[in-house]
Amino acid sequence: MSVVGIDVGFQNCYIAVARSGGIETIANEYSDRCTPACVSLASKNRMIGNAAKSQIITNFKNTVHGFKKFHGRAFDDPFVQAEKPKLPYSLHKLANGNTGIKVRYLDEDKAFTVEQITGMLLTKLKETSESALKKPVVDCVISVPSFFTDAERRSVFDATQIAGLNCLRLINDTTAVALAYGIYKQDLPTPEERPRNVVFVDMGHSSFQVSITAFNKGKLKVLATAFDLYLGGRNFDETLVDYFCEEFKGKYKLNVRDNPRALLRLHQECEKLKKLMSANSSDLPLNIECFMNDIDVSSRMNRMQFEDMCAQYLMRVEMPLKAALEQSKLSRDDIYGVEIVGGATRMPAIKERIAKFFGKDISTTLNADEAVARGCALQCAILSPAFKVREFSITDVVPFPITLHETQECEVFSKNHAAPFSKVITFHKKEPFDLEAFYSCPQELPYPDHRIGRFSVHNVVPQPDGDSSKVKVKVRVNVHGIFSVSSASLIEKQKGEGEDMQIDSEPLVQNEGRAEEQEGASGEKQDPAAGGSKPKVKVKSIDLPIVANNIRQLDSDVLSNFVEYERQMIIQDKLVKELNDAKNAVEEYVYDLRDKLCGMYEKYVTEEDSNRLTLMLEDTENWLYEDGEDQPKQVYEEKLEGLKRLGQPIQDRHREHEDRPRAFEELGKKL
Ligand code: ATP
Ligand code: K
Ligand code: MG
Repeated sequence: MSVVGIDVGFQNCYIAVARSGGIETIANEYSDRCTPACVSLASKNRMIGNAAKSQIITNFKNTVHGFKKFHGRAFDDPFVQAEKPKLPYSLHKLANGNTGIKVRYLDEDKAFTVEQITGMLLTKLKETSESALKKPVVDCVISVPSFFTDAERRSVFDATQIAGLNCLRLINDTTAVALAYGIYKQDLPTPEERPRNVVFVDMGHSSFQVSITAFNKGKLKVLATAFDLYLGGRNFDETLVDYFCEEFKGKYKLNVRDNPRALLRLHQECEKLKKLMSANSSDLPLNIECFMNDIDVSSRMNRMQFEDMCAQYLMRVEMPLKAALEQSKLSRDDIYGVEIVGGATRMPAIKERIAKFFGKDISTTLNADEAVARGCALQCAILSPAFKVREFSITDVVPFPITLHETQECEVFSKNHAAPFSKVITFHKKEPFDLEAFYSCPQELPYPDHRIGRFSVHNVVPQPDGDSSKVKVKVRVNVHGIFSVSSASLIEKQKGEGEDMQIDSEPLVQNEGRAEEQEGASGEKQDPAAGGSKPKVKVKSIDLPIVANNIRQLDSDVLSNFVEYERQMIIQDKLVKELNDAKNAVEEYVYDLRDKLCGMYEKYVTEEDSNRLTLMLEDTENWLYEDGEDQPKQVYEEKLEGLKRLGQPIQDRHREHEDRPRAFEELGKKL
């Protein structure tokens, strides 16, 4: 069993794994611990992560980034529509209304779903973990923003399945950070003592999240979460881009916005400049050579100027902090510490505002980039029976209140209600019925559609005496933060039962159900004490089937098609890689042998042979760029064999000669 945690960021992904030595963040094949959330489609294969990032400008139409927030969103969603004109690649309305991503792949026009694109990214992250752990990776824990709704979570979960992962938990970013903070703390208050309350702030590339969490020994409880969905590092990049576009229009008569490549380059340069300004308050240059129409552009900027330009964004930092504090019902004095993570919190102006709001120094003891992934890996270790780790219980919260509607509305989960959590609701019914679940306050929901789904309870029949039957329905928010009506049962009155039945259709919510224990995705426990001291009556309970409709999740046949397609693409990528490796091997051999022929091999080959071989190497090199550009793998392998037949004898003579004196030396030592 693998223990892997993955932080899937809007811009940057990190992987942490559990090894015998503990939790560690791992690097990819570029020795980079950060893998860009980027997928590039091409005529023969896909490139994912770092390799894709290097295609952002050259293959801009088919290089997909900034897609995380398309999960679970319809093409007509105002957010998607607002993003659309800013993207270098095209979006497409899929048959079911969802957001598709249109690219050219294998020389065909293709519309991928966002689940498929994230699935591709996860495939890469899975492979990176596999090569670090040197074994197959299936089990993992993946982070999502705390504000993700049911549809967004279901969509990310589908993506994990496309990549062949078994996601034990979708954990909220800030909760993962809280776990990474708390699990190693030796001095947490005992369960009887007042908890230690810590604020976690994460500003990434796309959004801003705040949570307030109470710690006691062996457990954490999220008290409140708040967020600004549209405030992140990218707003600051865009501010710079806007500014320089204007400036270059006047100064150089350049219309940068008409040139996608130039615009992307400017974006990259502005992000670099932004980062430099975090460390340096003096005037800094921005220079881009051959920017557009062969013109070199240059300008300057300093931190003060930049902060002035970004005032509208900096102003928004306080609001989620305030909202979280209010919801937690704590005062500033109750806050033990403020921990910040996420790349964008490196901006001094952001840090200042957070520190000022709480009236205390902020702590940066957690690794700003890796804390989320580490928290995910820790959660995976806790959930995995294969790994021994300190017990630590996590109680998260429901970000938006959830209501169930039958004949009446009934709020089943209030804002900040503990999660995961199950509840039992009692209905009195004579026939099958439907339960409509939706988010209670559409105006507060950062999502245009407040419906969650319709759950039909089947096979409900009246009692033999014609009375309504008591139907117990269990509703839950599971470990992933996903809502469902998970089971229903009909309670059959037994003869001689003396209990008064309530004959009305008013839903009766039993609130005694407690937070589910951490027992994996389906782990669930009912409090045995629930129900209290009611007299025990003999009843027979019959399980009822539930059919879920309109939930925003891929149909199982669509999902299995995507799983299969992803597998084919993996095979295709592997074939292309093997082919490229075979081709590169020829090229490398040519360069290597040519160098050596006029170097270390010189003494071991006649001039005539050397000349002949050099000519042959030159021919091969030319061939590689012409007829040999695009050949089957076998052709390259044969080519290499052919060269080696000539090169090997020289190499052998050289080795023999080198070895001889060494052998004498060895012999000398022994004597
Ligand atoms: P999200 O959390 O929104 O999904 P993410 O997890 O990919 O996004 P992070 O990796 O936490 O985001 O942060 C990336 C952002 O942080 C980028 O906007 C990047 O420019 C910014 N950033 C990184 N280092 C610095 C720095 N030194 N100064 C300013 N900004 C920085
Ligand atoms: K990240
Ligand atoms: Mg992040």
